[in-house]
Amino acid sequence: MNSYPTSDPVRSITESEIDSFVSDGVVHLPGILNIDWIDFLGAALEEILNDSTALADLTSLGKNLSENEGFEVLSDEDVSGGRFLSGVDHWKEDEAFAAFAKFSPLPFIASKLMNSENVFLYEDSILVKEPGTSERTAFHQDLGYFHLEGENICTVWAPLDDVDSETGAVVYLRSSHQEKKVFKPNWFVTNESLPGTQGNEVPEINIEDKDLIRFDTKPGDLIVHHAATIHGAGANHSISRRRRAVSVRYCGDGVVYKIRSGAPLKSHHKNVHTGDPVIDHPDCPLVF
Ligand SMILES: O=C(O)CCC(=O)C(=O)O
Repeated sequence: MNSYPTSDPVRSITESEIDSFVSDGVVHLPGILNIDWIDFLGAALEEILNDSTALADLTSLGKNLSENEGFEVLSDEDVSGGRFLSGVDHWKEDEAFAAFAKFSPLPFIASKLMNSENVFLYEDSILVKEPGTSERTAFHQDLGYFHLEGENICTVWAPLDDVDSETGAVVYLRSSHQEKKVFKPNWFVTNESLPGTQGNEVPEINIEDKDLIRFDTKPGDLIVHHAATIHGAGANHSISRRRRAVSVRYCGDGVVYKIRSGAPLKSHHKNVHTGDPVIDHPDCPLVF
């Protein structure tokens, strides 16, 4: 017997929340996750944060890209001192991250919103903005990073702290998933696309634009966005509040592999071809 928190959500998902996900390409689900999951995941996240080698420092990456490539880093000059830390695929090594991605309510929630009988785990990501992190998250679309094609692909963003526009809330371009376009992935802290990538450039978006969808969130809330929805995030202007979040990315029925040049490859991608259906695999397991 394991001792994970419950895999049941605190409440059901409403029809209007499903409609928002379908029409806007994003939905905020307040108070849907038992807070025990946040404590459970938070303990594992602290261990990772205490290991100086475990995460990529995107603040340093931005400095390197600026000095060596001349790229413009998207940063707010009135803040400094914090780091934007990021990592992927912690579920492969860390039992708590694996439990969160596989046995928490997240797979069920992804299934409901995507209206997909099956749900496969593609990846998880840690996204931490320490107090005083000046870097914004560049506007991007997840799909361009994924070697996948299909309608049923989503990201579940789980905050581990109260998050608002002061600390770097994520903002979403309403209904951008309906454009049916794939945009080039970028370096996350600049608008420059990753080398060797193909496709459309992400349109220029002003993060202050009032028409962007933005949510204040608390631990226990989730935001779920469609993989084709364009989104970005602000700097962390707070001097004391961290913005810790974990994203888990899922795909479902009808999704096939699509190898996209220049996008980050995982080990099993060398054994799949464009057009192969996603099926249960140790590196992309069926979780619902
Ligand atoms: O947390 C952030 O700053 C960005 C999150 C994001 O882009 C994602 O999880 O897809």
